[in-house]
Amino acid sequence: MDPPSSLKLLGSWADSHTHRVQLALKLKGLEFEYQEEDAINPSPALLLHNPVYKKVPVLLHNDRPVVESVVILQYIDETWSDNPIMPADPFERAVARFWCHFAEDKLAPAVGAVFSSSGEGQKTAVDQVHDNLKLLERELRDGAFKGKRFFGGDKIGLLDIVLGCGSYWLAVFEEVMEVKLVDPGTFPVFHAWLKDFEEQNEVKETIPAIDKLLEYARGIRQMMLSLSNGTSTTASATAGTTSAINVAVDGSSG
Ligand SMILES: N[C@@H](CCC(=O)N[C@@H](CS)C(=O)NCC(=O)O)C(=O)O
Repeated sequence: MDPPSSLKLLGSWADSHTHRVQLALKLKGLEFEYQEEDAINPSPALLLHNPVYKKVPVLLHNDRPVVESVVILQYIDETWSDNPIMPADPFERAVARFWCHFAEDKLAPAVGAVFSSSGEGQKTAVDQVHDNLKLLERELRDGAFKGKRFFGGDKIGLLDIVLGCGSYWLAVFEEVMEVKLVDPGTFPVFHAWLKDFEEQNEVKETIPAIDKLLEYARGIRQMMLSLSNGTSTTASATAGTTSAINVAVDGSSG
């Protein structure tokens, strides 16, 4: 029998890593308490429970902290067996974990670079996003996920959660930065997967409204531009910008 539990999530409203955990808890049908964190001024609870990285999300299960979003997702799945999000087969689990690593290691930093650069640097970053999306498109069309509705099969799984909860930033950045990242003609299978993912009720309940994200992203971009113009150069403003960018896209820095 699944163990009884108290669950509390420390998170940040626009953070894709937090959304991963919120979505997984919803898919599992688990109730949880939520505490909003300020990326610039972490709460004593966050510093206590994630002293190494000082980042959200942190999941407290019966007051014991589990940190790092992908670790948390696997912990949730191992602790509550209903509605599995990990494949049953060890090889398929390894494949899902590999592509999660790819999402963190290659795709997210490339998307983050589109937002934080301009000019030639931004063109290079857009090319890198396209190169990474090509790899995913190939896997969906002819590779490990061929013929599957979701990466997890008929239902959303680990990799859908990890990729999907960051991918809505692609549309936000397309609009704010005036670039094309997911052209449906170039990435038809990935594009169709993303639309299908976004249509799921649990996803709609988790991801903030696009208008709110656009406003947020525009605010950060504005702050970055004024920093690069030298109109606002305080250390705290710089730290705030770095944290805000991390909230949005990039788990690998900051
Ligand atoms: N690898 C981590 C990344 C988490 C992360 O980047 N969290 C950001 C989202 S806000 C954060 O807490 N940043 C605060 C900071 O950088 O000071 C995970 O997957 O949980």
